Amino acid sequence: MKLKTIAMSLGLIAFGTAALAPHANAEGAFPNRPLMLAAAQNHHGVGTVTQIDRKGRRVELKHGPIKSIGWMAMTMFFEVEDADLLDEIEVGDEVDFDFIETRDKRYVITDIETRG
Ligand SMILES: [Cu+2]
Repeated sequence: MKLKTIAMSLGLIAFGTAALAPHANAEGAFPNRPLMLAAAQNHHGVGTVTQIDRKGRRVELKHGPIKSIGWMAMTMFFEVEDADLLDEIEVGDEVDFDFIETRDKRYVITDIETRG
């Protein structure tokens, strides 16, 4: 039966998505699900390093527009996933960087390197 097969597939998809939410019970699976999916997306940007805050484990970048997240150009701080990433850069460097948006709206760089 074709319809039955589709229904079973949807059931499996729903189950699989719920299984991906590690804090589903604590936070409520359904309201947080769209943010969970957003957190998985990797964004890429290009910018200039304007400040490095080693204690705060973050870097301020003057970045260009980033369409994948709907941002205009701006200057802002990003956290870094690994503090060692801050050793790769200096103030004034032009950089390529990848980052994610967490469920609680933090922007965390997963990779950064000087251009050229
Ligand atoms: Cu920004």
